[in-house]
Amino acid sequence: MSETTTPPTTSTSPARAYVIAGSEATGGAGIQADLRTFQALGAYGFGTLTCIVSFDPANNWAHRFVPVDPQVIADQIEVGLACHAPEVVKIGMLGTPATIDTVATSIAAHPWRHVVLDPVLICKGQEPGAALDTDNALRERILPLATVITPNVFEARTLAGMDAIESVDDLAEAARRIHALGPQYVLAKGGVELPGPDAVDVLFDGERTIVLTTPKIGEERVSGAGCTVAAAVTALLAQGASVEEAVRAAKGVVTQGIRDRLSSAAPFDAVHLVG
Ligand code: PXL
Repeated sequence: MSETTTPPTTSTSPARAYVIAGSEATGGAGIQADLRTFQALGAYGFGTLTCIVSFDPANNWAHRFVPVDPQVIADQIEVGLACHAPEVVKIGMLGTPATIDTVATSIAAHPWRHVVLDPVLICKGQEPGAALDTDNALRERILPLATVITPNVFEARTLAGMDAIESVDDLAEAARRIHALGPQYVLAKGGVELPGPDAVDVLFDGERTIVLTTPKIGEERVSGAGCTVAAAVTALLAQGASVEEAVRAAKGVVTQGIRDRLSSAAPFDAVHLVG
């Protein structure tokens, strides 16, 4: 009896979107949100894991944080680059100075078109001294490699060295100060933190300040919003968009994902990209 087989349809064409980030075990944030976003936008996603965050449901959902061994991170980056030769990478949570050293060394040796940095500064499970060392290492070693950085209000305030960000003008000032640290484009996100009826972001490219505004959807933070914005920018850049196009489209993607949010037993909702 002869069997007929269907020939494979080998594809080399989909844009490849790469992420170096941590796992957040509820799936709301971290690499899970990044890879879902890549998929939703039609990019082929792959990733390198830097750390594992497991909230503790028996202790007020506090963060439990475990870093991945630096050599294991270097190995993942090595094989990811060797396999796919990506042109665009998103960097999410790194978590320790040793991780930052490893990632900085590995990515500095590769010719990127874009390095999108979501400067995740704090994990509530870390003790403050360790968190400060990590912030400083991120600023010194990763920021200069980033072409696009996407700080929220807290991150923008910390990186810009400002006491407060309470207006769109403050957000624009923070974006200018962070631009001076190295990245070509700064997307400073007001989110629900900035007072007023709108979710306002500022994109600064060293010359132009573009203000992006959309009505807020509630006043609660939604988990995974920051990850989703940076991941959407990454996927769209991998597909050939300009930074301004990618940022504008990413705001639409995350806004819809916040509207379609997912609730669970956790005390926070998560972004959900439907369809
Ligand atoms: O949303 C920031 C974030 C990013 N990455 C990981 C996280 C979190 C927040 O909890 O755990 C792995």
